[in-house]
Amino acid sequence: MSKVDRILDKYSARVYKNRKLHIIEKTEDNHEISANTRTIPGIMTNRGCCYAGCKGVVLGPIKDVAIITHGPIGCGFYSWGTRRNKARGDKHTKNFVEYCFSTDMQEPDIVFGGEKKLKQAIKEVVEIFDPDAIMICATCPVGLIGDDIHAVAAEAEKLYNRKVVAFSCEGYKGVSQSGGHHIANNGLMRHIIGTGDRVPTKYSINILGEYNIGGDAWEVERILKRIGYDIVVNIPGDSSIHEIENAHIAHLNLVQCHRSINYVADMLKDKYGTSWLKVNFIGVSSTVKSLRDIARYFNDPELTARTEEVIAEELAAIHDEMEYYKSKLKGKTAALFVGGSRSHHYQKLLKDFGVETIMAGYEFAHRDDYEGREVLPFIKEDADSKNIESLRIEKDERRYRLYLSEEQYEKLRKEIPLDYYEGMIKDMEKGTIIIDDMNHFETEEIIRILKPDIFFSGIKDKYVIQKAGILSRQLHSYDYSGPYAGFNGAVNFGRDVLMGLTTPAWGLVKAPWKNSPMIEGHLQEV
Ligand code: CFN
Ligand code: HCA
Repeated sequence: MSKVDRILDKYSARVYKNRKLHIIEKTEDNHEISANTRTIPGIMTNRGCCYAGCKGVVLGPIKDVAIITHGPIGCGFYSWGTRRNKARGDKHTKNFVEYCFSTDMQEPDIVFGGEKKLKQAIKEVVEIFDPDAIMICATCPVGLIGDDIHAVAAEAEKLYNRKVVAFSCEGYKGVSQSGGHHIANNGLMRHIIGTGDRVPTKYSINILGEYNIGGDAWEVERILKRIGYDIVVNIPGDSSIHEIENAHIAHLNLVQCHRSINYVADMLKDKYGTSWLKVNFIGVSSTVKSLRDIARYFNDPELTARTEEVIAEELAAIHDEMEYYKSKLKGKTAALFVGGSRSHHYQKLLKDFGVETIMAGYEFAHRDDYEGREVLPFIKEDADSKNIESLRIEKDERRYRLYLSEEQYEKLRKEIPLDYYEGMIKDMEKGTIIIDDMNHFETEEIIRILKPDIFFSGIKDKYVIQKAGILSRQLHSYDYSGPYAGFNGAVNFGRDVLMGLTTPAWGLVKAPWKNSPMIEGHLQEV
């Protein structure tokens, strides 16, 4: 029986038919997988909800905005402080990342409407915290009872003379947190991006989709600034709303997490013509490749020389430690299951240490994250003569039209991977198992059948993995460590993984009664 069949073996015919489309073994030419579909009711999925994707993930890291969760307190609580998106305020920029603002809806609000309470919450937030802007995020009951959060936001914006934006990201919308990313991206684009008046400098760039988990964005920014880039904004990790207002002025958008922010990249391309480049700052070799790709885009000999100089210095600084960790980790195997981009990115870092990925998958990625995005050249003249809105509707998620002349397109496309993403599957080795929306049962089957040395995933399955005697490292939170991005992050990662594998705890995981009796007694003759 193939590995895939062994994983599917226990399913009923109906579940088998569904899950078969989400579990594949990489061969020479299969790049297709079913994704972004509804989880079968009753299956223990790892996925989150639309509100989690909007408030918890995309908007949460913006530091000087007070985000009010309009709903019962549980939603606010569970999106507060569980993600490790770090932020630093200073004397010009407030920092509310550690706070949780919620209307704490109760039964009377559900029966008689919650708008009054929301207005009161906005008033209190303004009086107590005086934030530069306010965002309102809806939870499930808000949509069900029909509170008009957009009208409340418009009224508050006038009343308090600051930006107030509402997001209809009720948890039940869509099939995972992915719908929430989209709603957050649309709101940022519609209300915030493009309202600033900063002037770009020679090498102005944005980073899109770096969440500063464990300080990752700070390491990426350190490297880019050493080379001489002017980072207009990183959306959203450790960002200020005033930086986001200026995102439209950058010359190039670097997309770190394609899944959660491709919408902003596309909209900036549509509206301002800014190209985007898929980068990956997780892993030494991928960081080097990304830095070279960016330099190639600007095509300036001085910048290229400076890029090579910084790469050489950074590589020299981490060389000995990387070699040491590699000598210890080489030959180990790993399984990776995270949300929508880390499962791809971390394979590169693992490869830097000689660790082989034998299984990888995403909770909520779309097919383009697995299979890549096609690029269709689009002639500028045609773009002008057509209605841009209708073009957006025509575009499905795997096709993208470039607003370039055919000649420009051919030239750029050959040199650097602009405006497209290769996806995870192309990068994987033959024989690797790919699982979309993996569930609890399949996690246990992977442990039993593939026996990876390390399982990288999240808190929901961490202890199931560890109880099976396998090292679990969390790629969402980094188990409170980090940064793992860039050059210094790679060293931290190597150290943490080696520490995890060599801890004496593994000698203690066998149940004591398997080695020696737990109850002592005497047999008495009767
Ligand atoms: S920080 Fe990102 S990198 S934004 Fe996304 S797809 Fe989640 S919260 Mo958890 S760690 Fe994870 Fe990605 Fe992009 Fe994080 S892999 S699941 S919604 N994610
Ligand atoms: C989310 C957030 C999460 C959960 C992490 C985990 C995160 O999906 O809503 O399951 O360990 O990174 O904090 O992905």
